[in-house]
Amino acid sequence: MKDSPVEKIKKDSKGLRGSIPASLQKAITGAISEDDVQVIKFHGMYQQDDRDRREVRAAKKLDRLYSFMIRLRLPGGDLTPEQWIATHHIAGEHSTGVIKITTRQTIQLHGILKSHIKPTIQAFNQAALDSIATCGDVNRNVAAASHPLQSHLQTQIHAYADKLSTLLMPKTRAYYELWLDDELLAEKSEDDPLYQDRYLPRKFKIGIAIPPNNDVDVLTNDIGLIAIIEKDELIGFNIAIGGGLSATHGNEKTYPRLATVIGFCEGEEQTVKAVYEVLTVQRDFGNRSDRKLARLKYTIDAHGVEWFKQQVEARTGFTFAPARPYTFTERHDYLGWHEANGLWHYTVLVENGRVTDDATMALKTALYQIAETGVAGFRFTSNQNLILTNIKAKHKSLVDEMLQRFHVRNFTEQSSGLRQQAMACVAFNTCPLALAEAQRYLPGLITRIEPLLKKYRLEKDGIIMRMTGCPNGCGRPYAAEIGFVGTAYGYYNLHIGGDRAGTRLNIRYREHINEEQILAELDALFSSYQQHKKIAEQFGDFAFRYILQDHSTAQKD
Ligand code: SRM
Ligand code: SF4
Repeated sequence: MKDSPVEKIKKDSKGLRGSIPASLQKAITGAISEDDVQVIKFHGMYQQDDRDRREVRAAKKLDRLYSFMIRLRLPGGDLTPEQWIATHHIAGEHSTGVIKITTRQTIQLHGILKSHIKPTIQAFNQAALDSIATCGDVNRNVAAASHPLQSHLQTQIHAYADKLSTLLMPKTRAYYELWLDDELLAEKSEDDPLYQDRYLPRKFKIGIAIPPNNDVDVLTNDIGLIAIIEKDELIGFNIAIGGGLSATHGNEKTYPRLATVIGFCEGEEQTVKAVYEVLTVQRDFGNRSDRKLARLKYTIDAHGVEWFKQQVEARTGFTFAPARPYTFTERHDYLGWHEANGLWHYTVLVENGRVTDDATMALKTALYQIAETGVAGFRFTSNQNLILTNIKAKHKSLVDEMLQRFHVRNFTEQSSGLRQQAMACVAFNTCPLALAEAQRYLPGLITRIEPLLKKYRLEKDGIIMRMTGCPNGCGRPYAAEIGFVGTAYGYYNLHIGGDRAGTRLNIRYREHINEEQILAELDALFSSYQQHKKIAEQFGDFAFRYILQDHSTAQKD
């Protein structure tokens, strides 16, 4: 079969340089060339336009209002307070000002004009931050279990995110040349033994979890590493492969899939080798003709898990030991104050990851002032929240006073359980693929669901509800107890029956319903839950057992 056009663009890109300098210079448009739109992704940027203004501008015969989104590479999601301050200023100077925490533990800025790209990257570079390989057909930001409470070995495990991120970065110097005015290597494209000249067939994601908390949704990654701790020591990782959530409406060949655990890797050497060779097998056998079927999950399902495992073993030179026992029982962030390893940590609830000042709380101001004290680190979570880390007992009251003054504590701790767990993807107005609203809509929808929670005494129940504006699954709705997937403006498919720990996908239960229908469906579901649940049965398990199995009106994906 013929390769997809993106394959040629990658191959001809001269080590990801493309014609970006010429594209940047073209003052007549805010856009870059079509090919460069693909190439610039590997540098952590997406070309977008303001979808709220498309029609008005088209009526006036104006070009779309183009701008760029930039995503940072932050393995494990850590920033120093100084880096937060720098980010705050960069966001104000070059973007919309909103700092967006993503579902993969990093941050994005939106609305950067073409002429501001280079100054933005240079300013980030001054703060020792980069956006290399956060998009494109390469390994993306590596996510890792976020809270120190999860284990006293959390720092050691977290460090794997850094190691893997560095190991799996493309070798080209293009980023430094193009954006940081490094010495020009011009036409030469450097050797890259891993990515060669066509990179991977598709994006690639790695997550690292520490059971029993699956806060990174580890099984939704192409590779999930599950830390195995015995006798207080990290002995290695179970390795799971082939997770991925995207599906396309109406394309039966596409589907969400949770990763399959294929064995245990002992120690760092085996773990790193195994990860690397999973990438090389995917590089060599992944589908390069149909990008909809190019993710690792399809390569594995096309050839079989056993076949894939044997390919990896042949390349690593060792066979995987049987997977070690582990259990996931939860998937949430530890909101509020918690002490671990003699230090204090405060997890802030950041609704849909949007750091800004609004009517509810002055979050951006609070975080800036806290960063200025220099007493807390900043760490993002895969649930789009933020942990203020490693605060000494003597500084706790200083941070606490600010969190209270700007209403951050109140919002974090007094919100309903549903709001505390909810996530939505970006969708409108920047995402070009959005069919429906998500982050701009979910907070209001939750406000309208809250009376139902009260009616059924579920206000404190941490049901995991997630929404996306299209079936790509950026807010991981298929791994939620209640998932909404946009089908058209104002319409969503309703999925139910995922479990709280993220080990079972949900099932499509209703198609293409609007808000009135959503509220009626939830009313009926919560009522049924209240009447028929077993003791301590969580909503997702109840929906799977009682609604989907016993009263089968659902449509399987
Ligand atoms: Fe995503 C594409 C936003 C996590 C699956 N995703 C996009 C783009 C870049 C749209 C585009 O291609 O032009 C969105 C940009 C919107 C905007 O305006 O910012 C976008 N994805 C996001 C973020 C920001 C959602 C959020 O609100 O946090 C997340 C950024 C993560 C990061 O820091 O790297 C984000 N995307 C995810 C996840 C969840 C995860 O990784 O845990 C998924 C599902 C898991 C998976 O990969 O299978 C996800 N995004 C996709 C897909 C479908 C990929 C596929 O296999 O087909 C696309 C579309 C594509 O790649 O063609 C996509
Ligand atoms: Fe855009 Fe769809 Fe991802 Fe939401 S799920 S950010 S609408 S691509």
